[in-house]
Amino acid sequence: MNLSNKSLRDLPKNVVVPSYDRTKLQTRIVHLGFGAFHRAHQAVYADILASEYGSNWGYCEVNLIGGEQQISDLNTQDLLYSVAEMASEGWSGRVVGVVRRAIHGEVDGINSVLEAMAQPEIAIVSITITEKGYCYQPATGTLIEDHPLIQHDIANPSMPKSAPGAIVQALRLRRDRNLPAFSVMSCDNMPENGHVTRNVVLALARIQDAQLANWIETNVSFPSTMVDRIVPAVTPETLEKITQQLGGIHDPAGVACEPFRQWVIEDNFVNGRPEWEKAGAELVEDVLPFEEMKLRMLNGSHSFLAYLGYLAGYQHINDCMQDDNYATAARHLMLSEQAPTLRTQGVDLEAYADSLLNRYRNTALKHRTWQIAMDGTQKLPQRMLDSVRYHLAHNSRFDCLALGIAAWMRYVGGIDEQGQSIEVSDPLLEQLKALVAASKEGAERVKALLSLEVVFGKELPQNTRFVTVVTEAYLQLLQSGAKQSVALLLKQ
Ligand code: NAI
Ligand code: CS2
Repeated sequence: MNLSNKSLRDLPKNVVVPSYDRTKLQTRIVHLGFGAFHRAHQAVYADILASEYGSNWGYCEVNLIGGEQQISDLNTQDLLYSVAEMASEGWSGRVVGVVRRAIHGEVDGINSVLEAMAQPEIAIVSITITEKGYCYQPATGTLIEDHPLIQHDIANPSMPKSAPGAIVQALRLRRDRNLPAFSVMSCDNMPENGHVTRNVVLALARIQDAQLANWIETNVSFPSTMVDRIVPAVTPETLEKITQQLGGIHDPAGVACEPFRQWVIEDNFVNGRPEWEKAGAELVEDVLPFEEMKLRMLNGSHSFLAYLGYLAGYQHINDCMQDDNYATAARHLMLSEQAPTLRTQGVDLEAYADSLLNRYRNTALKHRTWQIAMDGTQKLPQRMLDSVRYHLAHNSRFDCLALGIAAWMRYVGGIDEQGQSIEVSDPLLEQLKALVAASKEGAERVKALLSLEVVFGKELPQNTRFVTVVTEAYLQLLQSGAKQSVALLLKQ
């Protein structure tokens, strides 16, 4: 039997189920990107608000590209799904009931998505579409105008395919119907994610219709957020565990995550918002210091472990943690190479680093290094390169960051240390492959990959110190392999 309204009563008593009247919820948020993360993060906050504080904020869930199955699963089970919080010592389960509608842009047609976003009661459009969904240049934060999806949306503004295109068109409908605007809240792992979203939306609107762009500029807010909860991609083993947890009831839309969750939100909403603070979120004026802390210390060390771990044959983050050299190097990266670059005040960064390492040790999560290694071209700038710029300016050392960048280069070379091919997944895969194919292994390969301006920008590849340190790290990796290179780091 699958999860549904009917099967709720058959669940084990320790699974939290919606205690509120779901029919009284109003659909006030459209969320683009019903992936694993949203299910275990923003939707859980809304569920806590509904069950414990009488909130009536409900969601319309949308997938624009990919994720057809999740939308279909949700629709066949009365828009219910479960979240399993997994700790090494046990788990707890919750059925989330705040979803009121679920649609897919390609299956149901983009018009149903646009109409959902144009409903008068919609106050917020929130987004978790991965970094590549913004169609932006990670090095500069600006719209890639010749991106195929953006080119499509410029030619067909009323039938958009990209997320920025859907937002612009929905806002056009609201303006034409004299409806108030909504706030657009990115929950993706980018620094100043609100600014990035604003940049791409306004740039696209300006190409299409300057007056609409002005209206958006005046009426729409783009709050930035720092989001944190480790939510690995769902595997058949995860679903098997969830079935056990639900006492034999299946939930293909279920997701497993760590117990920890954090959400820092810029309090800047034009049309109201849920009282997220009641469920533990922090509403602040300036999110950037929090975002930078999380992106550099958590995500930076995650990517470091992902590339060096994958090359060493460690499948999961918790496997990397079993290797003392990896754990020590990750801590060194966080505290000696990332923490000094931060503007965060009033946070004990040493305690933060140790809490991150503890979270990485969670043996119940099985977070694959391959998953974190994905989309490196979209992640390196905010996770590693911004800090490198700080060290170049301050003439301080950045050996761990350099080894992390070199390990990414080794990884996108496509062959692992055992000579097996690596399934590299990245929106710039074709460019990566061409650069790899055209360069000789060694220093030449480093130079070729550094020429990717959307990742490294213009100045870094011209900085002799940067090029030298990364090249040395790369040659070290080739010569000694990942495990040994990490061990050697600690001897320097
Ligand atoms: P996922 O793979 O489960 O879901 C990705 C979602 O993005 C799907 O809904 C898919 O339809 C949508 N999508 C993919 N490409 C798109 C495109 N070009 N245009 C529009 N939509 C697109 O991934 P997951 O775990 O939900 O993560 C999504 C993002 O959430 C991450 O990239 C990150 O920025 C953020 N995040 C994830 C965390 C995690 O631990 N999983 C934690 C913190 C933030
Ligand atoms: C990870 C993040 O996949 C990745 O790149 O680094 O998704 C990480 O799990 C989250 O940001 C934790 O909040």
